[in-house]
Amino acid sequence: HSAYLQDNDKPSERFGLLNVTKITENGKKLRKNWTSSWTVLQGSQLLFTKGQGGATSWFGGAQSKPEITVDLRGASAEWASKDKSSKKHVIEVKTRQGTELLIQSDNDGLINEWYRALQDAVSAHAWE
Ligand code: I3S
Repeated sequence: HSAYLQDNDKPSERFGLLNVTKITENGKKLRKNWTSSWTVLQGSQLLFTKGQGGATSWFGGAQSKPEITVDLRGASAEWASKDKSSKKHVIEVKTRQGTELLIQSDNDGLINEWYRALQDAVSAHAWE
């Protein structure tokens, strides 16, 4: 299946293992809970599954379902300010529905690619 191949020339279709925590849901503040999560960007959708199966547990497979689906239409993605986290390379995603997520990787190059991809996705679907 072609979807299993990472296509770096198509930044709006991307997947990989990232550290993720929700910090707000429907406008309500949540306690942080950083988890390693298999993350897929697919058009206007950002999907997460728990990363325990590593690269093999992509939810194109039978049993793995996304645990979080984030609608990027009307969302924003920006580098998080220092007060949001002590970690390096943190992206803050805010949805129109009032959910805020932090996405992080220690890998500089990787997180920069994600940043670019998320920015592209957000601007492509801003007015939907
Ligand atoms: O923003 P906070 O509350 O300082 O976030 C840290 C906490 O969530 C902490 O967990 P507990 O306070 O529940 O034990 C986490 O272990 C840290 O990773 C959180 O901070 P960073 O700066 O890593 O996002």
